[in-house]
Amino acid sequence: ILLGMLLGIVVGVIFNLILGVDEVNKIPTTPHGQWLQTFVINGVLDAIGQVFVASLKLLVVPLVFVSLVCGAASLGGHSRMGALATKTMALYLLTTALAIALAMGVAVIVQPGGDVDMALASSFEAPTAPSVKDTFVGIFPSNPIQAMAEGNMLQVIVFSILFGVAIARTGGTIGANMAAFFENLNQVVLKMVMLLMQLAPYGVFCLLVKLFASLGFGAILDLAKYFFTVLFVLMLHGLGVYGVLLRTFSGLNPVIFFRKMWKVMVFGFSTASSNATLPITMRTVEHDLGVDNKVSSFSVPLGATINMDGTAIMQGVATVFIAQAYNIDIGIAGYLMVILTATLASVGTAGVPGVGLVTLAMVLQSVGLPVEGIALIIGVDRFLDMVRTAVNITGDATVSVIVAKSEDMLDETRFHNMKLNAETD
Ligand code: DAS
Repeated sequence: ILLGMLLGIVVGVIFNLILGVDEVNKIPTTPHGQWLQTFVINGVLDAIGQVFVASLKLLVVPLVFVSLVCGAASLGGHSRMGALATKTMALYLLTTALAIALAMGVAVIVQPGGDVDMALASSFEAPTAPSVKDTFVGIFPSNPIQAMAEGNMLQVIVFSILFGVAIARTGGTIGANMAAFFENLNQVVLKMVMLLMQLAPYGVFCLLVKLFASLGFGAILDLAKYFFTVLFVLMLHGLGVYGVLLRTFSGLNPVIFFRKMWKVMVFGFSTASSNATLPITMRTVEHDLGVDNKVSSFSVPLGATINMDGTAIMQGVATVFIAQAYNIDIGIAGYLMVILTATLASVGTAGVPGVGLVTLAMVLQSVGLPVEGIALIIGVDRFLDMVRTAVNITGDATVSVIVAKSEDMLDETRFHNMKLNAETD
């Protein structure tokens, strides 16, 4: 993907020079430039790029539905741990909403997309954001199939949670069979994500050639602003916010926490997958940090599925960046809608590489922003995905420690023992 990105930028900039684009009305002035624009850039490359973006949107509904049914079914089954589950869910949602609010606050100040001027397809008109009452009523599906067909993700999320809890409450063999069925289905859908991510290098290449052929070298600078804004907020949240939450809510020393968690963060960074890191996260949280298995056995897997603060941060900055790039003002209602959908979207995002981009399509759709804006940021997303995954799993571990401490299920001697190492013991 990185190769696809670099090649895409280089070829795109070269095409931009060949095209000899007329600065005023942005059309090629030379005959070979017109040929290049018509048959290559707007032809083959555009087609492949569109197929790739479509494949991201294709996955949104199945991924969110199946992943959430599994998450809700496993949580619902622990109904005897009601207080624990409620506290864990509340903290997960709180940290994610905090993350995205932080991200959008910084993005509105930094204005990363301020000087990108993307021409909108003339057919596009930004729909007016619905009123709060309509939004609330609109969350509850009257027809789940229609909600899925229309990609109405808030309704899909509500239906999925309802369905998952119903499976847990059915219990017995039916409940067990259905839960197992959806666990299997989840594996298949995650495999689909992996398969389609193999398209990514070609998709990224084509999207970036088209992008940089039209935008030229200047776009790299604007992309850099987006890139470093996301990176800054990820660091702020991943180290600052989690450190403060640990100190405030559990009175524990954040330095010890991070010194024990850094290897898990490196694994999360290198795999860009919370799911792949899950076994290491679980073992470190229990073995090194002293969290009782009764807590970690569902808080960590649940976190890997529903707690994606890093992803929400990228989605917050990306939404503001795309709105600015297309000069669309989504208004306060729009920003609140983004916080709601991105928080819920990160709930429905399973922890595999690139899914944050898949649900970003949903967040953009929810506030009427052009989904093709993803092409602007997709090239640098892989690296950001690696960093945000490290933040995602750190959030899971932070909440697990805080919940365990509050339920007196944390072995503090173990937490303070610096000699413990999950990999060697
Ligand atoms: N890579 C995902 C994860 O594993 C997050 C994302 O794609 O945003 O957490």
